[in-house]
Amino acid sequence: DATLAKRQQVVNHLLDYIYDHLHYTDLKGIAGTFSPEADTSIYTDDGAAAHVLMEELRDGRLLEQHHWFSLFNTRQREEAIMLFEVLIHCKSWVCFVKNAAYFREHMNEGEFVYALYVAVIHTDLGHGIVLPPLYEVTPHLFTNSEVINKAYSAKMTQTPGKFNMDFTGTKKNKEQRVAYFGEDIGMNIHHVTWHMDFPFWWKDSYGYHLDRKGELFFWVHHQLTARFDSERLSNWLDVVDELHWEDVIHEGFAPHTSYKFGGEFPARPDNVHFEDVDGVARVRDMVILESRIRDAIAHGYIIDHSGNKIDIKNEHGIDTLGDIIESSVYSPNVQYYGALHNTAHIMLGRQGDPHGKFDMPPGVMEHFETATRDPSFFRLHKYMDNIFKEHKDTLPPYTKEDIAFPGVVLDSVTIDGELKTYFDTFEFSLVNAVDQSDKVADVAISADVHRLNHQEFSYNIDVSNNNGGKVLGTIRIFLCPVKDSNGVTFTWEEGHWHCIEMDKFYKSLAPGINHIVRKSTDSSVTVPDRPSFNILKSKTDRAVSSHSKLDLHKFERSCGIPNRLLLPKGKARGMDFALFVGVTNGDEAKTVDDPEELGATHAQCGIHGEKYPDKKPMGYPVDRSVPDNRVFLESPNIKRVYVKVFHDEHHDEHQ
Ligand code: CUO
Repeated sequence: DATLAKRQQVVNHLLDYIYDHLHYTDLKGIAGTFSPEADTSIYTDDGAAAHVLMEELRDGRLLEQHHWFSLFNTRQREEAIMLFEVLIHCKSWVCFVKNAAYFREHMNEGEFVYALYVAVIHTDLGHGIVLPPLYEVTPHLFTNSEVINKAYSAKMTQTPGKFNMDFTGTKKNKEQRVAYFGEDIGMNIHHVTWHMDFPFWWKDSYGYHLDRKGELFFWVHHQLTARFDSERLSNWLDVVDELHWEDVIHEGFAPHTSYKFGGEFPARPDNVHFEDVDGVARVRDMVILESRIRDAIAHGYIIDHSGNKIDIKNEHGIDTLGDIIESSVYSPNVQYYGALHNTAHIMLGRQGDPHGKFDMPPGVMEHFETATRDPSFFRLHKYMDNIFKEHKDTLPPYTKEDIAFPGVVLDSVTIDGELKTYFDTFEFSLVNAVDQSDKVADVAISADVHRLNHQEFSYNIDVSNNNGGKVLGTIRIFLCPVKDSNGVTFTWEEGHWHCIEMDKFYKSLAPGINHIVRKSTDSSVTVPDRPSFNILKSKTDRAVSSHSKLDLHKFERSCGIPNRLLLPKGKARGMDFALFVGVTNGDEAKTVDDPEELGATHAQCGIHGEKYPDKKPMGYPVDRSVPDNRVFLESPNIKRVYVKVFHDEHHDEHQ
């Protein structure tokens, strides 16, 4: 534990004042006279990666400091991966930290932060380390220009300040009603972290295979779109319609966000036609890629790079399809199917300056930290979600036998407490947003954001086990909106695709009646707020100086929907949802010996380096179209009860 506290302390140092190389003097003690190539025995690859990066550095080819960084920029990504490869090949923590300190001083700050985060997440050496919330490390990507400008003034005038961060735009833009979701700092952390947990450039030679990465790509983004749709319905808006290449991009967007270095993020007016983007792709190329993928779905197989057929008309097809659409290194034929999703992000990011005439920096769509701010993000993901649905619709609907759990009856489901949401106010530090200098002292500067939150509640689930002995159940909980924005009830065939995953856990069921109480805070879909960087630093420093325990375990993973957002906003007078609860056979689904002990956010993020802990398709059993809803109505191990989600509009006034 003492070691962990010290490691944590070094990581804190490495990320603090990231743009400020004056503070590097604090780190000099770590790097010392270290030279990455001096002793190649410290690496598992005999220093090959260190050699590559050092050569780029010596040749002056690396991106300068104080310049924006985008993961979607091929060359910049290559550089970040070069550093990641040095770190992931370190045999010891000393090697890891000395290299990190060394390259922090020599590389672009954005590349450094990205490489360090991904390396800490994936290396065994990083176990137990809590990465600080990115909104306090690189605040520019999480807040707006107005707040940043005020922060600068506060620093210059040495006046501490706390600034209200408004949602982008005005009430004239109806999309602003749901900006609280797309601009939620915790949701953005979830999204960027998911992509760090499952990088599209990941190679298994880094240490392990990312199990069901393609399917997780589908599931996590499907859930983001489904959740966004429920937020829209809560605000009297239609569910999102898909984007299409041959249609105009309906919603414009003015980000009101700036780079620390590189100016403002580009804006896009309403209803612009898609333009070809120089050096990226033509609109026509995108249409061709899409039709190849739809063809594969219709055929039920894809063609790999050597011309072999891979059957996708089965429950694992979604995984291959996810790899192809994203696309990741796992794609069996990137030559033919391209990278529909990644290219689309760049295409959308560049629509403000498609021919590079105005020397604009990348758009919000070109960063996972900022992408969901733009309404076109959800249109794009709805478009891909519909492609995935096309595939799911080719699979046979589940039968009663498919979902049966013999001898197990779900007797009742009730909720303890009210399902009630409200907006809270949350403060985060902007100290790292402004320039640092020896001559100007730090002052306390922070932003106040308004975030959706909800009262805690629990599920009471009664299950009878009429088998002679103990059985293992998997409890699967979904919340599904009942009506569209016109008040028309969704058919089950439409409605299942809008279901939000609320929780999934294993429970051993004794013979007889089992009374299960499951708290909302235990959900395997969500994570708690990260401790602020300041708290993290002071806890760590205290633990180091007193050799005491650093108890931050529950914050280790920041992949997962913020627990505040577990419930959609709902309406003041209550909004109807169907709460779908299923108890299915856990022994057939589990991949670990003691699945009841699974903590953390395995439902959307799996377990590092291990099998995804549920053999069933993600979203099971609401992932497939079920034209005959008697399958669920008549299954004794499934229950659907109706609930209302209330929104307290006056919560802030009560405070
Ligand atoms: Cu997460 Cu498009 O994949 O943003």
